[in-house]
Amino acid sequence: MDFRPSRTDTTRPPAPSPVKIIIAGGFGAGKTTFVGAVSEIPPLTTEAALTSASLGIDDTSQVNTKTTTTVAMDFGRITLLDSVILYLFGTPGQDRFWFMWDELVLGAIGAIVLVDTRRLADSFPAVDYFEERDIPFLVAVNRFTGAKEYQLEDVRNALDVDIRRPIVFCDARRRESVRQTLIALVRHSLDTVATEARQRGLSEAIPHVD
Ligand SMILES: Nc1nc2c(ncn2[C@@H]2O[C@H](COP(=O)(O)OP(=O)(O)O)[C@@H](O)[C@H]2O)c(=O)[nH]1
Ligand SMILES: [Mg+2]
Repeated sequence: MDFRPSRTDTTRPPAPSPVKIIIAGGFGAGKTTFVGAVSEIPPLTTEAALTSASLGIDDTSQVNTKTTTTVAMDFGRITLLDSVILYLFGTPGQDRFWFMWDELVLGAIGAIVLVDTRRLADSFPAVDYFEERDIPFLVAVNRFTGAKEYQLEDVRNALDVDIRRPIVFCDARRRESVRQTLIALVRHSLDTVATEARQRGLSEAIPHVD
């Protein structure tokens, strides 16, 4: 038997690389809309079972209850340039699901923080989270009808986002706008990795003195 690939196999383009991206932002910032606008598969909603031990209201009884809570968590997929498949993971909006973020971000190349300028403070936790962990991210300012128009640099200042992080306008309802935002994040993540590699290469070249 000849297991060598046929001529057509060798000319076939390599399989697309899977890439994980996080979509974050406050409640109502447009995460579900964003993922739904580009996803090639119907966006999913997951169910999380939570066990909560609750104390009884009267002091003679202690009641343990098990509850199932629906967590609106978006998941979608989009193929870019036939060579990269982006898997989009929306963060659960509710504060009580913060504990899930550390699992969710594992393996992600970067994140998009969606911002509604009418409720800027809602995006602080997401910005802080990615900054503290040095995860590449960009800020996407979602334009809501009737909302006051701000300059991007004003939003950057208000959020206190480092100059290295890109900040863009986005319309979460429009496929092309969402695609461009995703491409900007992929570029930023690749740039960040390249810069870090360069810095490591440079620092290794500097003789170490004890
Ligand atoms: N005008 C406008 N409305 C938007 C935009 N993105 C989302 N919306 C609307 O804002 C509401 C909240 O969006 P949703 O995606 O559910 O937010 P989530 O809580 O972050 O998932 C929905 O009614 C959307 O239709 C946008 O870019 N522009
Ligand atoms: Mg949602």
